[in-house]
Amino acid sequence: MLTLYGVYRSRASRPLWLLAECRTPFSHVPVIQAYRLADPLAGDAPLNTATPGFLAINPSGQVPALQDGALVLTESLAICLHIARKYGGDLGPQSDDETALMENWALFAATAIEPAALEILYTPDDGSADRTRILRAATDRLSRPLARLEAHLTGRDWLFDRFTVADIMLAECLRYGAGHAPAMAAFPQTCRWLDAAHDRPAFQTMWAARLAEPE
Ligand SMILES: N[C@@H](CCC(=O)N[C@@H](CS)C(=O)NCC(=O)O)C(=O)O
Repeated sequence: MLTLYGVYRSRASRPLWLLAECRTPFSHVPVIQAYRLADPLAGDAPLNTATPGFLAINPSGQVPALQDGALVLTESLAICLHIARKYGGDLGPQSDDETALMENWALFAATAIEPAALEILYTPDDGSADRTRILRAATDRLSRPLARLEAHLTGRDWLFDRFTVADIMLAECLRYGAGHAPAMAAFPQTCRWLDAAHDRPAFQTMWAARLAEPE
């Protein structure tokens, strides 16, 4: 049995979306980030990333984590790739070349997209000149990888010839920055692709569960 640790309001959203696509049975343990709690080690605190029991699973104290029998994985995109390969049917790679390309998209998402997208998400909306400067720089940093993605998606519905785990990994990393209109304005094919990913019933299921969690 698969056990996935991590609340929906975390990078656990990535494997949770994928698991909803696969309809694979799993056990969900909603471990919350310790920094979101006033006293994570209080006796009545919910299971969190500083709880000794969870640190025994992921000593880095971060979610998500996945247990699949004796195997423990603690990186969201490695978790997604593993689930897709083992349980995902054609959501996962069907050849060695597809394996390599899906890993390529995962690393592209994690290195070229996520850092700048997160900077957009976490820059407080305080109207300051500093905010304008940070958002402009993050938008600039996204422009080359997004131009590459835009070219790839032109004439294609998905990254591969079908919807796969690669779309989930990349869409989830880009989601953090996609609300900043100037970052996306030059990339209509990428916006169309992201909207189509978010229209999928499995994304909607994941998103509804996320919205139902306390902020
Ligand atoms: N690269 C890791 C990052 C994991 C991560 O930063 N998780 C956050 C929640 S989204 C967390 O657990 N933060 C708690 C902490 O760092 O103390 C992944 O993609 O899984």
